[in-house]
Amino acid sequence: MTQNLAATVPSQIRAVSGHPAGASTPMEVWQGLSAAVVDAIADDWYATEQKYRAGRMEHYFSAEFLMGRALLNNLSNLGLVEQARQALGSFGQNLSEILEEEPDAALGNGGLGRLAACFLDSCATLDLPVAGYGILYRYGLFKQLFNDGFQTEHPDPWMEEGYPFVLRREEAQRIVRYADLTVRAVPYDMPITGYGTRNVNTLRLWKAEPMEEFDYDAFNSQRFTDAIVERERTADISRVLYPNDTTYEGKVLRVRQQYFFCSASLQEIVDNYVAQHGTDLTGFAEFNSVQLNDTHPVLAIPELMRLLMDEHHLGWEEAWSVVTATFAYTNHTVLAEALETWEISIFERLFPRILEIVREIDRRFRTDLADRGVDHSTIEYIAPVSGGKVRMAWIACYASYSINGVAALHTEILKRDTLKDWYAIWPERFNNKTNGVTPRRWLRQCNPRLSALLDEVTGSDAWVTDLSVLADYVDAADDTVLDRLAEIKHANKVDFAAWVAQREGVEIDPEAIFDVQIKRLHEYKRQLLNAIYVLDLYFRMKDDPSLVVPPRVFVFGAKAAPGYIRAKAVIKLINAVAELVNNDPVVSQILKVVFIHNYNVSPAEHIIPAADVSEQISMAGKEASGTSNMKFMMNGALTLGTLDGANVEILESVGPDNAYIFGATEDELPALRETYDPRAVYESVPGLKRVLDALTDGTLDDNGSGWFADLRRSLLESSHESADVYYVLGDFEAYRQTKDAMAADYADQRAWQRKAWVNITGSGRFSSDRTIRDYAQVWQISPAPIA
Ligand code: GL7
Repeated sequence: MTQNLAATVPSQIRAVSGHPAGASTPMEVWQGLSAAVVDAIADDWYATEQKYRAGRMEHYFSAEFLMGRALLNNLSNLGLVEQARQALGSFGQNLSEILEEEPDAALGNGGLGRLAACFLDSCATLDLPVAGYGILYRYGLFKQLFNDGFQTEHPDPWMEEGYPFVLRREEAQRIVRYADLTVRAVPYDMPITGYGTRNVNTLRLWKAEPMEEFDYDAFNSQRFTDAIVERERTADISRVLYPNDTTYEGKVLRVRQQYFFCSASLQEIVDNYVAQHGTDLTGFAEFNSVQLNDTHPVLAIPELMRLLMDEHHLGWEEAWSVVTATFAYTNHTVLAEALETWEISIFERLFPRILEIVREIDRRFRTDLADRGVDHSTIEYIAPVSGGKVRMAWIACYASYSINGVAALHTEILKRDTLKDWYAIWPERFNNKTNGVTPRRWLRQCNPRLSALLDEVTGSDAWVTDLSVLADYVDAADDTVLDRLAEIKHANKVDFAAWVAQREGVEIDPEAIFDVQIKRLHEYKRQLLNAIYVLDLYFRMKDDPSLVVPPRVFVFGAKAAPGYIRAKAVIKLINAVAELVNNDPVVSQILKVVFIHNYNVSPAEHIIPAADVSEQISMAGKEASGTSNMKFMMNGALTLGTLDGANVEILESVGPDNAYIFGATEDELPALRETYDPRAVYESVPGLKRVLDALTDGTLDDNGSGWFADLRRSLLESSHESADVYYVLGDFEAYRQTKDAMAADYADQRAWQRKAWVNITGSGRFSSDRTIRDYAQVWQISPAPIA
């Protein structure tokens, strides 16, 4: 594969714009360069498809793929960055500026969707025969703006201007039938390149289209609206990503979406099996396995039963033994509200046959468990159908050959609590797969300065595909390396400060400590705890002007689910605190607060390389894993965190001297809670009263919404059990102490950079390559390189 972008780029741009390359708009240049990349990989992509098709494949089903931008990722994987720079330079365009033209493919909410994207990158890099399947949402996650500090949501039409990295495969369309609607599922394939390999994997995203564009008769009789009703109902299915993180509403459409991509994907997989191996489907699971990314694709289980029985004539037992050898289920959260359940009536309305199959699964499950001597109330609790609801997690647990959590602690909690009845019956199904992130995007691409240093220190770029090699260099950091590390971080902070000034209109000082919390806004993640700290620090400085405080920039980025009022109140609060702090003539010399609006994958790529402190402060037991914690660590930020999710394993990897851990642990919390009185904490911990009172005494303005009073009440209301559910006040003192101490430590730059180095070199096990190698054992697949 010898590529010559100098030759192909100008002609691709001309084809897109109809103008000479030098006279094309930056967007057209982005389009043309992207098309040239697709051109460069087309042969290898085809060869990879052919190769995988014939062997055993893993199919990764996910309602979300938070891909972010594709162009730089592909150029960098293919080793074409310099060629692209020169090709554009020849007609006066600058690659870095062109890259900023690209919209983010934000087809996911947060960690769960981004994890799927990192996994695809690792699978391609490892030459593993894995394909992703999801939905081509016309609108990705909403765009967030602030209006008076309040979040407002706006549509994100990410591919409206054309998107060369998805290719419509008209010939591979399938029909998906609901009781009240029949639609065409048209696949759009996204090429997934790997680093330093020729294999190109595929993410297949389905788009819903009407059987007929419009009703010609209605149109002819001038009933124009009637003519397009069916078209719009169909388009609804792949119109928009549900914006809720961990909880879901809008049920009928949501279920329709889930069935849509499961059915289309399985039809294709079954058809391919028939083409390769003939019409006897009993051997299906020898060649195919399906990973269910959370409960969102669990309808694939009854749908495969349906396909095997109704279309390929297997009996129930035969079909069930195929199905139970096919599926594996990943649980991503212990929050009870995220274990999806659907009213039976939804199934009746959308697909009676699927309901019939689900009921039969339920009937046999009850018999099966009764035969095993399981008591009636347990059976009732974990039955696939009960209380008028279909329980997707229970169907997944019953039908899957593997069930995993996403960090060691999370998997233990699943076994002990969330899925304990399942663990009691089928312990051998349970395993842990600690999450990981791709070092290509999250180190090599987003932090070129640090990457160059790692190349130098290790003598090659082998770390890019085997991050664990860095561990050999943990002691290799002499003073020169540590000074270089400090310079690199500083340079990244200078770049970030310029980006913030331009994007948010706030001036920040690169000499200050950059303390960052970026993730979805959720009470359990406790952005409120961070905000309370900032406000308390502000008051401490006002009280005592001689107090020595290390300069700090507190950076936030977070979207709140549109219906989650309390989360939106926290956003408004942080913006109000920012206003107070940034406009204080004295305090603003030392502290700044920045809320990055519309936080997404590409902003993260600017933020993370510039961070000194990584805030991972969820209430212990609630964050299944977290993945930004890993990205920060890789880029040399130090973790300030609770013993939650993968923080536990990060601590294990770097040792207690190289992370800042505080707060109640998961096993301590139940006992603490019994006597917990947030009001007493509010009265007794110095500073807390002043901060919480500032929410309602006029210091901070919530524009008459009453939201700040509600936040205060949520922490203090001790009349019922709902007071401070996430133990914000309980952990405050420990948090403040640790965070103060951490900031003081920053002054010794050598010591700080040494800790950063230990984090970087200790991040090997948090590469998604390691995670995927672990999954590959479960999936029983091995590399299938085309060259
Ligand atoms: C999540 C978890 O909350 C998060 O801790 C985890 O890292 C991620 C990937 O496994 O999955 N679960 C979940 O429902 N969402 C997550 O981000 C939305």
